[in-house]
Amino acid sequence: MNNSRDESPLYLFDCAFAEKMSLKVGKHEEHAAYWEPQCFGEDLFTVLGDQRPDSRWLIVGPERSGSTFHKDPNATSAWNAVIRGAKYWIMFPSSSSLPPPPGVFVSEDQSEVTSPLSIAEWLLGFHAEARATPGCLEGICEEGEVLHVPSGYYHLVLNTKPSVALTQNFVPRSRLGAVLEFLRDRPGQVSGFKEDVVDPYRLFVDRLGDVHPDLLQEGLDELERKAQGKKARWEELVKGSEGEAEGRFSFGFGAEDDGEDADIP
Ligand SMILES: O=C(O)CCC(=O)C(=O)O
Ligand SMILES: [Fe+2]
Repeated sequence: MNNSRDESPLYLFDCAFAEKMSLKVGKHEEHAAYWEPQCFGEDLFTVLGDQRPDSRWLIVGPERSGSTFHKDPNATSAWNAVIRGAKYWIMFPSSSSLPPPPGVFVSEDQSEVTSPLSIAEWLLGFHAEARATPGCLEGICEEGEVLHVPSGYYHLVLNTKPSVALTQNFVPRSRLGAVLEFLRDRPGQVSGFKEDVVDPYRLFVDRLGDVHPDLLQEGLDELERKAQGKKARWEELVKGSEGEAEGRFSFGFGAEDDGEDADIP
């Protein structure tokens, strides 16, 4: 790592670091190595116990290493804590009415995000355009700082110094509907569950129903509202295409949409 001159150096993500180093994690554990920042509230995937998908990583890499554009798995949110070094972040909200960030391509079913360039090439070719794009958020996290990655946001991360970080993905109450919708409607894109979990949506619904029946009901109600909203908008569009269709379509940041972004913090 110290001697690498690569443009895109190898980057270590270890999701079993706590087990390998016998670290205790959690505010109520004796001799805990660390615990989750409390400000994000309860992580609803904890109801899955050891059947939850991979959720925490130790990340180590030299300067110039980093993560190309992606959205975090299963519509989860994340926090990322820089322990050593520094990270440059650039991120964008996403929705079906917004194009992906400049220089990034997404397959029609959104299952694949392709950024055909290295981070350095992307910065040289697209950084200026990206920074001028509405919705762009950027900044540098220094040692000791923690960043919130909202569910559904595209992000690219570059280590500007040799860095060690911890990240954890979680499901806050405000994104329960989005996570339920992802697990139910995009089973082919669900990731990180152990192979013996055949139906992650059903598992999550059952466990959440056992522990927080009230929250499950709220989440399912939200799914229903989203479905009604989509249906109403479709009918509106179809009606529009019979008459004066022009002017009914909108495209741009904050445009009328499937409502997905309305509650992104
Ligand atoms: O620190 C990084 O490279 C960002 C990691 C990240 O985006 C992720 O784990 O999803
Ligand atoms: Fe990420």
